Amino acid sequence: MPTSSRAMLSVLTDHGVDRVFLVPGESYLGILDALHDTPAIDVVTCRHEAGAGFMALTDGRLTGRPGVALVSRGPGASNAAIAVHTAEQDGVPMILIVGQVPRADLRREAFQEIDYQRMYGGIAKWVFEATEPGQLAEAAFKAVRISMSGTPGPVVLVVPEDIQQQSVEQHGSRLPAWRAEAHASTRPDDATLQQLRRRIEAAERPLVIAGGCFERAGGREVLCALAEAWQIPVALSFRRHDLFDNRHPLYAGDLGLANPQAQIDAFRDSDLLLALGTRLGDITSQGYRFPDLPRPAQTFVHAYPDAHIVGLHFAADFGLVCDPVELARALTPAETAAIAPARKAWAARIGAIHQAHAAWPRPKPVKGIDFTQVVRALRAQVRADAILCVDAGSFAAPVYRHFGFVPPQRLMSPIAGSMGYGAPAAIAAQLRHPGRQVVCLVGDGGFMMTGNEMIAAVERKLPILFILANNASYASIRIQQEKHYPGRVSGTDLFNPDFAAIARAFGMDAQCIEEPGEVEGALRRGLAANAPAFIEMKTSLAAALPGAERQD
Ligand SMILES: Cc1ncc(C[n+]2csc(CCOP(=O)(O)OP(=O)(O)O)c2C)c(N)n1
Repeated sequence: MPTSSRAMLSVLTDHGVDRVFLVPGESYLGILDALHDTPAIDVVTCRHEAGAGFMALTDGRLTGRPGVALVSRGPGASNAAIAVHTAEQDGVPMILIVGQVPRADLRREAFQEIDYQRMYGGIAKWVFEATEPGQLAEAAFKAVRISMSGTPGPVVLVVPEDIQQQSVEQHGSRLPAWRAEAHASTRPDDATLQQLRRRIEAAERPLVIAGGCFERAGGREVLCALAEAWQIPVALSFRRHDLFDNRHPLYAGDLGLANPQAQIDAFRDSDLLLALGTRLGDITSQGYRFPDLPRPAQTFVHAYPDAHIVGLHFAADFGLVCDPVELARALTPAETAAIAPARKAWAARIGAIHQAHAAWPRPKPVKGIDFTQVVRALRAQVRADAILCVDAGSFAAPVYRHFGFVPPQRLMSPIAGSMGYGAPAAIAAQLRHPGRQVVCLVGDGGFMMTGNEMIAAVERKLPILFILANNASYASIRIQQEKHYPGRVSGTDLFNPDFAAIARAFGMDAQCIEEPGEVEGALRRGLAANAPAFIEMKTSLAAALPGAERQD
């Protein structure tokens, strides 16, 4: 007879889960024991629950099925909260399994008890606290389904410690088949598709805004085919740079934190806006100012698989609850389409604005290393299959603006802007794609949050290159300080350890670079290492602070 935990795990493996990330706890010894009997699951032991959560989140994003993290009750669950929030904002399927106090102690303020419904209710798609051993398999099944349906996101399964190792009923010799049929693809009806095709044909200045739904296998190809067939420029939603060839003449740029006004004005001038697979959230919509609120000035098509999202902020002329990839496929003509003559000039205008914005700037005459130049040198050296795992911080700005991703290159960065994401994300990415090149970019602030997870790269011999931008500051915040409270530095200076020495103590080859002339060689050595490698770059804070060059 299988135990309740074995039954839960076998539902997960049935749905493709082959790896979990955890920090152990006495509240889930039974599940740990069941993992001992589940060789199909690779157990990655982490050093902090935020790290485990970020790894699960990254695995979920790379596989399209839920990434799984296991944590202990109370303190463990609290540490994991950042990843639950990030999975929600990033729209990534994730399952967090939390051990819980025994049933008899529930809601008695027992040692390390938390009511997870209340704690996670606002950020998880579903929180379920099991009370019977027989519920665990069904709960796992629902967790998979809910995390992946509509807008993907996090679910939390709470398992009291006294229901983890009971025998559970079987039907005959097999477990109940908790297995989902594939989703029927949703596609608008033919009449609507016909109308849309006519609108696209007639539009002089159409623009696609594509979002995360195109991340799935084949999505990028469908998006590219749609754009090319109709010669429509494609803008990408916040931090989704890797969905479309950034060097393609039809690439219109991303909608992020630093779009020039002229670009948004040009986008506003479109006469047909196709928002496909994007939630059109805060940053993508430039603070809910593009397109016009509540009714966009142009014909507005919004397609998303979640009815709650379609037309949520902006009233759509065509609000389509459907699979955006299937819609894009259905809208792509088999042969070259008839295109309004003005469209060529429109595409050229949009493309030119993006190219001017994305062009590499000249190095700033500053003391130390201008991180933009590091990103430029990295761009020249990385492989065509590279996965960049980027933490939150101002050091990342040139990645978003200038790097120029070309699929299959991937950008893994937290849309929620969560610091501490980079190092764990790199571990999960390299584990998932052992043959690809993985580079982690992280600031000195973010590294000190979860850099400890780097030890897994040494343990498992993962050839990740970690690049740390050390400007001795929480510079993102310092930049804002300079803007709002000039000259009044408060709480943003950082006193730092010897990072390269830390990396060496972890067992990695490490370099510390202070001069711009050393950057290219250091990157070359790091990328060629074929083993975990670490480069600390002493970067210039002045280069990040416009107008404050002399303060460094
Ligand atoms: C977990 C978390 N805490 C705080 C913040 C606010 N925050 C955003 S960027 C940043 C500073 C990042 O510093 P660092 O990693 O050194 O990179 P830099 O900006 O200096 O390049 C802070 C504190 C955040 N986004 N996430």
